[in-house]
Amino acid sequence: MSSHCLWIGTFLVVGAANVHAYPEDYGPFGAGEAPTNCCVKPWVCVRDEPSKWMFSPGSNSTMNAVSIEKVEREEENSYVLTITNGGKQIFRYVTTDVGPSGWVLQAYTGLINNDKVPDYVVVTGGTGNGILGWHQIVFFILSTQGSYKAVPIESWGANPLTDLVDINGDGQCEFIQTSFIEGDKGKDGRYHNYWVHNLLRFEGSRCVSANKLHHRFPRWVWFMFKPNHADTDQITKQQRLALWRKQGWGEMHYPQYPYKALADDQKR
Ligand SMILES: [Ca+2]
Repeated sequence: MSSHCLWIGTFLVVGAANVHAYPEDYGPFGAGEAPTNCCVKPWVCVRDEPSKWMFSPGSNSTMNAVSIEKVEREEENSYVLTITNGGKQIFRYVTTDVGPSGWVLQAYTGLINNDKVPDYVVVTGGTGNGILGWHQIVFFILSTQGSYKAVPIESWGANPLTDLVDINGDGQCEFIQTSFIEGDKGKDGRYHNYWVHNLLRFEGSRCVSANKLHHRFPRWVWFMFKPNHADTDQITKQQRLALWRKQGWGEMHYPQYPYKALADDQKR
């Protein structure tokens, strides 16, 4: 938690009821089964103002930093994200997509794509009450061809320390991405909701499916108000495919998410 901005404490207190209503233990792995070889290290929040945040490797230096600043506009706020390396700005990115409150939760660095140049991760979101408090946007800022490119991807309950792992021990990082899908009628005749976990990886700034690297992916976990990690048998593979195609709103917002390519995986 040391990497989080101070105001997050307020968020967590408010969110405590949500934690109770929406226990987060729906991961693809049960206790003791999850891979532990994490690919990223958290940075410390060194500046925390209503419209400015800064993260760095330690509290005493800002020579290396990820900064986010809110720019107020008449119509819509935008956020300017900059990365400083050795005192020099190496990346600047403008987005409106940090949620209505602009909650910047965490920043991390590590080797995420398939080169040896450090990449960055910024997690924002928690854009609503109840289950929407789990909705987050993960900004991957990936080294590519001597520069960086930002790749925003939606994920629910994102935690880079457990979601960015080298799952098969080949030295490259994978990302466990979580979607929330409202199901249709299950074999018990009732309607259920599912947490859907897909495994992704990055080639340069391209996000691709890595589901074939591990037998647990993709995994549809029934949201049943108690911890659950099982792949559901409530719905058929054909239902999964149809539900996957139906929930495609994210395609518009997150064009770099391989939404269409993942459709075939849901039949596995
Ligand atoms: Ca890299």
